[in-house]
Amino acid sequence: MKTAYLKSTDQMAISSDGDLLAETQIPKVVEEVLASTQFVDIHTHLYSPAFGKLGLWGIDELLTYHYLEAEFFRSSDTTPQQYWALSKREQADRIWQALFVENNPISEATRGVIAVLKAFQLPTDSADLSEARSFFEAQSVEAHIERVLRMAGIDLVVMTNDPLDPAEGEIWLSGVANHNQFRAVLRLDRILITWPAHWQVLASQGFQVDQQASGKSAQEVRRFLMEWAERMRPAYMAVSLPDTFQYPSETAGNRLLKEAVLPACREMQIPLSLMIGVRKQVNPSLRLAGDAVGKADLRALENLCREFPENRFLVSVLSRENQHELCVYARKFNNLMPFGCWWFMNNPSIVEEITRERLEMLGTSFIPQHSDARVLEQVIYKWNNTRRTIGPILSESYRLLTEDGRGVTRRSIQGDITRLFRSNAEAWMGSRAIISEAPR
Ligand code: FIX
Ligand code: ZN
Repeated sequence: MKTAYLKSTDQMAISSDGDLLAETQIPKVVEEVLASTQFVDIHTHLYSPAFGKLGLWGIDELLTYHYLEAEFFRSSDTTPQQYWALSKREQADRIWQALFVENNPISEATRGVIAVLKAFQLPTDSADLSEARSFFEAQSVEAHIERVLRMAGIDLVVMTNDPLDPAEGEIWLSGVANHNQFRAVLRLDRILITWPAHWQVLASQGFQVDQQASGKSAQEVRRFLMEWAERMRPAYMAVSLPDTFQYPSETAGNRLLKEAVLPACREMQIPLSLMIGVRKQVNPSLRLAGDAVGKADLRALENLCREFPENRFLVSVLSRENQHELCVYARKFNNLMPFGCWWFMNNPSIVEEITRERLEMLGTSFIPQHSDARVLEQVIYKWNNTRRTIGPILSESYRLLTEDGRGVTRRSIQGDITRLFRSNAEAWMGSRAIISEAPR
Protein backbone atom coordinates (compact mmCIF):
# COMPACT_ATOMS: atom_id res chain seq x y z
CA MET A 1 0.00 0.00 0.00
CA LYS A 2 1.47 3.36 -1.05
CA THR A 3 2.19 5.20 2.17
CA ALA A 4 1.46 8.88 2.10
CA TYR A 5 4.68 10.59 3.12
CA LEU A 6 4.69 14.00 4.69
CA LYS A 7 6.62 16.97 3.33
CA SER A 8 9.00 18.17 6.06
CA THR A 9 7.52 21.01 8.09
CA ASP A 10 9.84 23.68 6.65
CA GLN A 11 8.69 22.79 3.12
CA MET A 12 5.11 22.86 4.34
CA ALA A 13 3.18 25.81 2.91
CA ILE A 14 0.10 26.83 4.94
CA SER A 15 -1.83 23.62 4.47
CA SER A 16 -4.93 23.78 2.32
CA ASP A 17 -7.78 21.41 3.15
CA GLY A 18 -6.34 18.66 1.00
CA ASP A 19 -2.73 18.88 2.14
CA LEU A 20 -1.33 16.23 4.45
CA LEU A 21 -0.73 17.73 7.90
CA ALA A 22 2.51 17.54 9.81
CA GLU A 23 2.07 15.95 13.24
CA THR A 24 2.68 19.35 14.83
CA GLN A 25 -0.18 20.88 12.85
CA ILE A 26 -2.80 18.33 13.85
CA PRO A 27 -3.88 19.63 17.31
CA LYS A 28 -4.52 23.16 16.04
CA VAL A 29 -6.49 21.92 13.01
CA VAL A 30 -8.58 19.59 15.21
CA GLU A 31 -9.29 22.48 17.58
CA GLU A 32 -10.26 24.78 14.69
CA VAL A 33 -12.54 22.20 13.08
CA LEU A 34 -14.25 21.38 16.39
CA ALA A 35 -14.75 25.11 17.02
CA SER A 36 -16.20 25.79 13.56
CA THR A 37 -18.48 22.75 13.23
CA GLN A 38 -22.10 23.09 14.40
CA PHE A 39 -23.11 20.07 16.49
CA VAL A 40 -26.40 18.23 17.02
CA ASP A 41 -27.32 17.90 20.72
CA ILE A 42 -29.18 14.60 20.62
CA HIS A 43 -30.54 14.56 24.18
CA THR A 44 -31.59 17.54 26.31
CA HIS A 45 -34.40 18.63 28.62
CA LEU A 46 -34.62 22.02 26.92
CA TYR A 47 -37.74 23.38 25.25
CA SER A 48 -38.41 25.61 22.26
CA PRO A 49 -40.02 28.99 23.05
CA ALA A 50 -43.48 27.58 22.31
CA PHE A 51 -43.35 25.72 25.63
CA GLY A 52 -43.12 28.92 27.67
CA LYS A 53 -42.26 28.43 31.32
CA LEU A 54 -41.34 24.75 30.81
CA GLY A 55 -38.14 26.12 29.29
CA LEU A 56 -35.63 26.95 32.05
CA TRP A 57 -32.96 29.65 31.70
CA GLY A 58 -31.15 32.34 33.72
CA ILE A 59 -28.94 32.42 36.78
CA ASP A 60 -31.44 31.16 39.38
CA GLU A 61 -32.25 28.09 37.28
CA LEU A 62 -28.55 27.52 36.57
CA LEU A 63 -27.77 27.52 40.29
CA THR A 64 -30.69 25.33 41.37
CA TYR A 65 -29.72 22.61 38.83
CA HIS A 66 -30.07 19.27 40.59
CA TYR A 67 -26.37 18.52 40.10
CA LEU A 68 -25.62 21.63 42.22
CA GLU A 69 -28.34 20.88 44.76
CA ALA A 70 -26.67 17.51 45.44
CA GLU A 71 -23.32 19.28 45.96
CA PHE A 72 -24.94 22.03 48.05
CA PHE A 73 -26.22 19.61 50.70
CA ARG A 74 -22.63 18.46 51.21
CA SER A 75 -21.35 21.97 51.87
CA SER A 76 -24.16 23.55 53.89
CA ASP A 77 -26.01 22.83 57.11
CA THR A 78 -29.29 23.61 55.36
CA THR A 79 -31.45 20.49 55.47
CA PRO A 80 -33.44 19.41 52.40
CA GLN A 81 -36.63 20.20 54.29
CA GLN A 82 -35.45 23.76 54.97
CA TYR A 83 -34.17 24.13 51.38
CA TRP A 84 -37.40 23.05 49.71
CA ALA A 85 -39.30 25.62 51.81
CA LEU A 86 -37.24 28.46 50.28
CA SER A 87 -38.10 30.42 47.12
CA LYS A 88 -36.10 29.71 43.94
CA ARG A 89 -34.11 32.94 44.48
CA GLU A 90 -33.39 32.09 48.11
CA GLN A 91 -32.25 28.61 47.06
CA ALA A 92 -29.95 30.13 44.41
CA ASP A 93 -28.53 32.60 46.94
CA ARG A 94 -27.76 29.76 49.39
CA ILE A 95 -26.08 27.67 46.68
CA TRP A 96 -24.04 30.64 45.43
CA GLN A 97 -22.88 31.38 48.99
CA ALA A 98 -21.97 27.78 49.87
CA LEU A 99 -20.40 26.57 46.61
CA PHE A 100 -19.10 29.77 44.99
CA VAL A 101 -18.28 32.20 47.85
CA GLU A 102 -17.27 29.96 50.77
CA ASN A 103 -15.56 27.43 48.47
CA ASN A 104 -13.78 27.49 45.10
CA PRO A 105 -16.19 26.22 42.41
CA ILE A 106 -13.92 23.48 41.13
CA SER A 107 -16.47 20.72 40.52
CA GLU A 108 -17.64 20.16 36.90
CA ALA A 109 -21.10 21.59 37.56
CA THR A 110 -19.99 24.61 39.61
CA ARG A 111 -17.21 25.46 37.14
CA GLY A 112 -19.84 25.33 34.42
CA VAL A 113 -21.77 28.20 35.98
CA ILE A 114 -18.55 30.24 36.11
CA ALA A 115 -17.98 29.52 32.41
CA VAL A 116 -21.50 30.76 31.57
CA LEU A 117 -21.02 33.99 33.56
CA LYS A 118 -17.70 34.57 31.81
CA ALA A 119 -19.27 33.87 28.39
CA PHE A 120 -21.67 36.79 29.01
CA GLN A 121 -18.87 38.99 30.45
CA LEU A 122 -20.54 38.91 33.85
CA PRO A 123 -18.48 38.98 37.07
CA THR A 124 -17.60 35.46 38.21
CA ASP A 125 -16.65 36.32 41.80
CA SER A 126 -19.45 38.55 43.04
CA ALA A 127 -20.62 38.24 46.62
CA ASP A 128 -24.22 38.14 45.37
CA LEU A 129 -26.28 37.53 42.22
CA SER A 130 -27.77 40.99 41.65
CA GLU A 131 -25.80 41.84 38.48
CA ALA A 132 -26.32 38.41 36.95
CA ARG A 133 -30.05 38.55 37.69
CA SER A 134 -30.39 41.98 36.05
CA PHE A 135 -28.62 40.72 32.94
CA PHE A 136 -30.74 37.61 32.46
CA GLU A 137 -33.98 39.43 33.34
CA ALA A 138 -33.24 41.85 30.51
CA GLN A 139 -33.09 39.08 27.86
CA SER A 140 -35.95 38.17 25.51
CA VAL A 141 -36.25 34.42 25.30
CA GLU A 142 -36.27 33.93 21.51
CA ALA A 143 -33.20 36.13 20.92
CA HIS A 144 -31.49 34.66 23.99
CA ILE A 145 -32.03 31.10 22.75
CA GLU A 146 -30.60 31.97 19.35
CA ARG A 147 -27.56 33.64 20.94
CA VAL A 148 -26.92 30.80 23.40
CA LEU A 149 -27.09 28.07 20.73
CA ARG A 150 -24.66 30.08 18.61
CA MET A 151 -22.30 30.46 21.59
CA ALA A 152 -22.50 26.73 22.26
CA GLY A 153 -21.81 25.82 18.62
CA ILE A 154 -24.97 23.72 18.25
CA ASP A 155 -27.70 24.24 15.71
CA LEU A 156 -30.11 21.46 16.63
CA VAL A 157 -31.46 20.68 20.11
CA VAL A 158 -33.36 17.45 20.69
CA MET A 159 -35.92 17.82 23.48
CA THR A 160 -37.51 15.32 25.89
CA ASN A 161 -41.30 15.43 25.56
CA ASP A 162 -43.74 13.58 27.79
CA PRO A 163 -47.31 13.43 26.43
CA LEU A 164 -48.52 12.21 29.84
CA ASP A 165 -47.09 15.22 31.67
CA PRO A 166 -50.26 17.26 32.24
CA ALA A 167 -48.62 20.68 31.71
CA GLU A 168 -46.75 19.63 28.58
CA GLY A 169 -49.61 17.59 27.14
CA GLU A 170 -51.85 20.64 27.31
CA ILE A 171 -49.37 22.74 25.32
CA TRP A 172 -49.10 20.07 22.61
CA LEU A 173 -52.88 19.78 22.37
CA SER A 174 -53.18 23.55 21.95
CA GLY A 175 -50.76 23.32 18.99
CA VAL A 176 -46.98 23.77 19.01
CA ALA A 177 -45.30 25.74 16.24
CA ASN A 178 -42.32 23.98 14.68
CA HIS A 179 -38.93 25.52 15.55
CA ASN A 180 -36.20 24.63 13.09
CA GLN A 181 -33.59 24.33 15.87
CA PHE A 182 -35.60 21.99 18.10
CA ARG A 183 -36.80 18.41 17.57
CA ALA A 184 -39.26 16.52 19.74
CA VAL A 185 -38.77 13.12 21.37
CA LEU A 186 -41.60 10.90 22.57
CA ARG A 187 -40.62 9.97 26.14
CA LEU A 188 -42.09 6.69 27.41
CA ASP A 189 -41.18 6.39 31.12
CA ARG A 190 -44.76 6.78 32.31
CA ILE A 191 -45.84 4.00 29.92
CA LEU A 192 -42.97 1.54 30.17
CA ILE A 193 -41.81 2.12 33.76
CA THR A 194 -44.74 3.47 35.77
CA TRP A 195 -47.66 2.01 33.81
CA PRO A 196 -49.67 1.13 36.99
CA ALA A 197 -49.73 4.83 37.91
CA HIS A 198 -50.62 6.11 34.44
CA TRP A 199 -52.71 3.57 32.50
CA GLN A 200 -55.91 5.27 33.70
CA VAL A 201 -54.92 8.51 31.91
CA LEU A 202 -55.00 6.61 28.60
CA ALA A 203 -58.24 4.86 29.62
CA SER A 204 -59.79 8.27 30.38
CA GLN A 205 -58.86 9.35 26.84
CA GLY A 206 -60.77 6.39 25.37
CA PHE A 207 -57.95 3.89 24.93
CA GLN A 208 -58.99 0.34 25.92
CA VAL A 209 -56.15 -0.42 28.32
CA ASP A 210 -55.92 -2.03 31.75
CA GLN A 211 -53.46 -2.14 34.65
CA GLN A 212 -51.99 -5.49 33.56
CA ALA A 213 -51.52 -4.19 29.99
CA SER A 214 -53.53 -7.24 28.88
CA GLY A 215 -56.13 -7.76 26.14
CA LYS A 216 -56.17 -4.90 23.61
CA SER A 217 -53.84 -2.76 25.74
CA ALA A 218 -50.75 -3.15 23.55
CA GLN A 219 -52.54 -2.27 20.30
CA GLU A 220 -54.26 0.63 22.04
CA VAL A 221 -50.93 1.93 23.36
CA ARG A 222 -49.56 1.66 19.83
CA ARG A 223 -52.54 3.74 18.62
CA PHE A 224 -51.79 6.29 21.37
CA LEU A 225 -48.14 6.46 20.27
CA MET A 226 -49.02 6.88 16.61
CA GLU A 227 -51.41 9.73 17.47
CA TRP A 228 -48.67 11.51 19.43
CA ALA A 229 -46.07 10.77 16.78
CA GLU A 230 -48.31 12.45 14.22
CA ARG A 231 -48.50 15.48 16.55
CA MET A 232 -44.84 15.60 17.60
CA ARG A 233 -42.95 14.20 14.59
CA PRO A 234 -40.43 12.78 17.11
CA ALA A 235 -36.78 12.27 16.22
CA TYR A 236 -36.96 9.08 18.28
CA MET A 237 -38.78 7.53 21.24
CA ALA A 238 -36.94 7.26 24.57
CA VAL A 239 -37.06 5.61 27.96
CA SER A 240 -34.81 5.65 31.02
CA LEU A 241 -34.39 2.10 32.35
CA PRO A 242 -33.25 1.00 35.82
CA ASP A 243 -30.04 -0.94 36.41
CA THR A 244 -32.29 -3.96 37.12
CA PHE A 245 -33.84 -3.93 33.62
CA GLN A 246 -34.15 -7.42 32.20
CA TYR A 247 -35.29 -8.56 28.75
CA PRO A 248 -36.91 -10.97 28.18
CA SER A 249 -38.96 -10.84 31.33
CA GLU A 250 -42.73 -11.18 31.82
CA THR A 251 -43.68 -7.61 32.84
CA ALA A 252 -46.36 -5.18 31.66
CA GLY A 253 -43.61 -2.79 30.57
CA ASN A 254 -41.84 -5.42 28.48
CA ARG A 255 -45.13 -6.48 26.90
CA LEU A 256 -45.78 -2.87 25.84
CA LEU A 257 -42.17 -2.52 24.70
CA LYS A 258 -42.39 -5.60 22.47
CA GLU A 259 -45.96 -5.27 21.20
CA ALA A 260 -46.50 -1.52 21.04
CA VAL A 261 -43.33 0.58 21.20
CA LEU A 262 -40.98 -1.39 18.96
CA PRO A 263 -43.58 -1.98 16.20
CA ALA A 264 -44.49 1.74 16.35
CA CYS A 265 -40.81 2.71 16.00
CA ARG A 266 -40.50 0.38 12.98
CA GLU A 267 -43.62 1.88 11.42
CA MET A 268 -42.35 5.42 12.00
CA GLN A 269 -38.80 4.40 11.04
CA ILE A 270 -37.34 6.01 14.15
CA PRO A 271 -34.97 4.63 16.79
CA LEU A 272 -35.76 3.80 20.39
CA SER A 273 -33.39 5.44 22.86
CA LEU A 274 -32.61 3.28 25.88
CA MET A 275 -30.86 5.06 28.76
CA ILE A 276 -29.93 2.26 31.13
CA GLY A 277 -28.62 2.19 34.69
CA VAL A 278 -30.52 4.68 36.84
CA ARG A 279 -31.28 3.80 40.44
CA LYS A 280 -34.25 6.11 40.99
CA GLN A 281 -34.67 8.07 44.24
CA VAL A 282 -32.05 6.42 46.44
CA ASN A 283 -32.47 9.53 48.57
CA PRO A 284 -36.01 10.87 47.95
CA SER A 285 -35.41 13.92 50.18
CA LEU A 286 -33.16 15.32 47.41
CA ARG A 287 -35.99 15.04 44.84
CA LEU A 288 -34.52 15.21 41.28
CA ALA A 289 -31.04 15.08 42.80
CA GLY A 290 -31.92 11.84 44.58
CA ASP A 291 -31.21 9.42 41.72
CA ALA A 292 -28.07 7.28 41.63
CA VAL A 293 -26.41 4.70 39.36
CA GLY A 294 -26.18 0.91 39.16
CA LYS A 295 -24.34 -1.50 36.86
CA ALA A 296 -26.88 -3.02 34.49
CA ASP A 297 -26.96 -6.47 32.90
CA LEU A 298 -26.51 -5.49 29.24
CA ARG A 299 -27.55 -8.95 28.07
CA ALA A 300 -31.01 -7.35 28.01
CA LEU A 301 -29.71 -4.97 25.35
CA GLU A 302 -28.01 -7.82 23.50
CA ASN A 303 -31.32 -9.74 23.42
CA LEU A 304 -33.26 -6.70 22.13
CA CYS A 305 -30.72 -5.93 19.38
CA ARG A 306 -30.72 -9.58 18.25
CA GLU A 307 -34.48 -10.17 18.51
CA PHE A 308 -35.42 -6.90 16.76
CA PRO A 309 -32.87 -6.43 13.95
CA GLU A 310 -35.22 -4.01 12.16
CA ASN A 311 -35.35 -1.70 15.18
CA ARG A 312 -32.56 0.78 15.84
CA PHE A 313 -31.42 1.40 19.41
CA LEU A 314 -29.77 4.65 20.53
CA VAL A 315 -28.15 3.69 23.82
CA SER A 316 -26.49 5.48 26.71
CA VAL A 317 -25.48 3.69 29.91
CA LEU A 318 -24.98 5.33 33.27
CA SER A 319 -22.46 3.04 34.92
CA ARG A 320 -18.77 3.46 34.11
CA GLU A 321 -18.51 -0.33 34.37
CA ASN A 322 -21.00 -0.78 31.51
CA GLN A 323 -19.21 1.49 29.02
CA HIS A 324 -16.73 -1.05 27.65
CA GLU A 325 -19.45 -3.71 27.24
CA LEU A 326 -21.56 -1.18 25.33
CA CYS A 327 -18.69 -0.69 22.88
CA VAL A 328 -18.32 -4.43 22.39
CA TYR A 329 -22.06 -4.81 21.79
CA ALA A 330 -21.92 -1.96 19.26
CA ARG A 331 -19.31 -4.00 17.36
CA LYS A 332 -21.74 -6.93 17.29
CA PHE A 333 -24.92 -5.06 16.35
CA ASN A 334 -25.01 -2.24 13.80
CA ASN A 335 -28.57 -1.46 14.91
CA LEU A 336 -27.02 -0.22 18.16
CA MET A 337 -25.68 3.36 18.36
CA PRO A 338 -23.87 4.32 21.56
CA PHE A 339 -24.33 7.98 22.43
CA GLY A 340 -23.08 10.47 25.01
CA CYS A 341 -21.30 10.42 28.33
CA TRP A 342 -24.43 10.52 30.42
CA TRP A 343 -24.95 12.40 33.74
CA PHE A 344 -22.41 11.02 36.23
CA MET A 345 -20.25 10.06 33.20
CA ASN A 346 -20.06 13.65 31.92
CA ASN A 347 -16.83 14.56 33.71
CA PRO A 348 -13.51 14.98 31.87
CA SER A 349 -11.80 12.09 33.69
CA ILE A 350 -14.49 9.66 32.48
CA VAL A 351 -15.28 11.30 29.12
CA GLU A 352 -11.63 10.78 28.18
CA GLU A 353 -11.74 7.07 29.02
CA ILE A 354 -15.11 6.44 27.34
CA THR A 355 -14.22 8.39 24.16
CA ARG A 356 -10.82 6.74 23.76
CA GLU A 357 -12.25 3.24 24.02
CA ARG A 358 -15.04 4.13 21.59
CA LEU A 359 -12.58 5.53 18.99
CA GLU A 360 -10.35 2.50 19.46
CA MET A 361 -13.20 0.02 19.00
CA LEU A 362 -15.74 1.85 16.83
CA GLY A 363 -13.77 4.39 14.80
CA THR A 364 -16.16 7.29 14.13
CA SER A 365 -19.35 5.17 14.15
CA PHE A 366 -20.77 6.52 17.42
CA ILE A 367 -22.15 9.76 18.91
CA PRO A 368 -19.61 11.05 21.44
CA GLN A 369 -21.72 13.40 23.49
CA HIS A 370 -25.03 14.97 24.37
CA SER A 371 -25.51 17.77 26.90
CA ASP A 372 -28.53 16.53 28.88
CA ALA A 373 -28.98 20.25 29.55
CA ARG A 374 -31.96 21.16 31.70
CA VAL A 375 -31.22 24.91 31.73
CA LEU A 376 -30.61 26.67 28.41
CA GLU A 377 -27.23 28.29 29.12
CA GLN A 378 -25.73 24.97 30.27
CA VAL A 379 -25.12 24.06 26.61
CA ILE A 380 -22.44 26.79 26.54
CA TYR A 381 -20.21 25.07 29.09
CA LYS A 382 -21.21 21.48 28.34
CA TRP A 383 -20.25 21.78 24.67
CA ASN A 384 -17.18 23.93 25.40
CA ASN A 385 -16.01 21.21 27.80
CA THR A 386 -16.69 18.54 25.17
CA ARG A 387 -14.57 20.34 22.58
CA ARG A 388 -11.82 20.95 25.17
CA THR A 389 -11.78 17.31 26.37
CA ILE A 390 -12.27 15.47 23.08
CA GLY A 391 -9.95 17.65 20.95
CA PRO A 392 -6.70 16.23 22.36
CA ILE A 393 -8.11 12.68 22.19
CA LEU A 394 -8.93 13.02 18.50
CA SER A 395 -5.51 14.62 17.87
CA GLU A 396 -3.82 11.64 19.53
CA SER A 397 -5.76 9.27 17.27
CA TYR A 398 -4.50 11.18 14.22
CA ARG A 399 -0.94 11.31 15.58
CA LEU A 400 -0.93 7.54 15.98
CA LEU A 401 -2.40 7.11 12.48
CA THR A 402 0.28 9.38 11.04
CA GLU A 403 3.02 7.55 12.92
CA ASP A 404 1.69 4.23 11.66
CA GLY A 405 1.88 5.38 8.09
CA ARG A 406 -1.20 7.31 6.98
CA GLY A 407 -1.37 11.12 7.01
CA VAL A 408 -4.53 13.16 7.58
CA THR A 409 -5.80 16.38 6.02
CA ARG A 410 -8.04 19.15 7.32
CA ARG A 411 -10.70 17.86 4.96
CA SER A 412 -10.55 14.29 6.33
CA ILE A 413 -10.60 15.59 9.92
CA GLN A 414 -13.65 17.69 9.06
CA GLY A 415 -15.31 14.57 7.67
CA ASP A 416 -14.71 12.66 10.91
CA ILE A 417 -15.87 15.47 13.19
CA THR A 418 -18.98 16.07 11.08
CA ARG A 419 -19.79 12.37 11.28
CA LEU A 420 -19.22 12.14 15.04
CA PHE A 421 -21.08 15.31 16.05
CA ARG A 422 -23.69 15.69 13.31
CA SER A 423 -24.34 13.13 10.63
CA ASN A 424 -24.40 10.01 12.80
CA ALA A 425 -27.25 11.67 14.73
CA GLU A 426 -28.97 13.07 11.62
CA ALA A 427 -28.81 9.67 9.90
CA TRP A 428 -30.44 7.97 12.87
CA MET A 429 -33.14 10.47 13.80
CA GLY A 430 -36.49 10.31 12.10
CA SER A 431 -37.25 13.09 9.68
CA ARG A 432 -39.84 15.74 10.49
CA ALA A 433 -41.66 14.60 7.35
CA ILE A 434 -44.83 12.56 7.27
CA ILE A 435 -44.46 9.25 9.01
CA SER A 436 -43.96 6.22 6.80
CA GLU A 437 -47.18 4.28 6.20
CA ALA A 438 -45.29 1.08 5.66
CA PRO A 439 -46.05 -0.97 8.81
CA ARG A 440 -43.30 -3.55 9.51
O1 FIX B 1 -33.65 10.26 32.22
C1 FIX B 1 -33.01 11.25 31.84
O2 FIX B 1 -33.24 11.86 30.76
C2 FIX B 1 -31.89 11.79 32.73
O3 FIX B 1 -30.94 12.45 31.95
C3 FIX B 1 -32.48 12.76 33.74
O4 FIX B 1 -33.52 12.11 34.42
C4 FIX B 1 -31.45 13.26 34.74
O5 FIX B 1 -32.11 13.90 35.81
C5 FIX B 1 -30.50 14.25 34.13
O6 FIX B 1 -30.89 15.35 33.82
C6 FIX B 1 -29.16 13.87 33.97
O7 FIX B 1 -28.32 14.62 33.45
ZN1 ZN C 1 -31.78 13.32 30.34
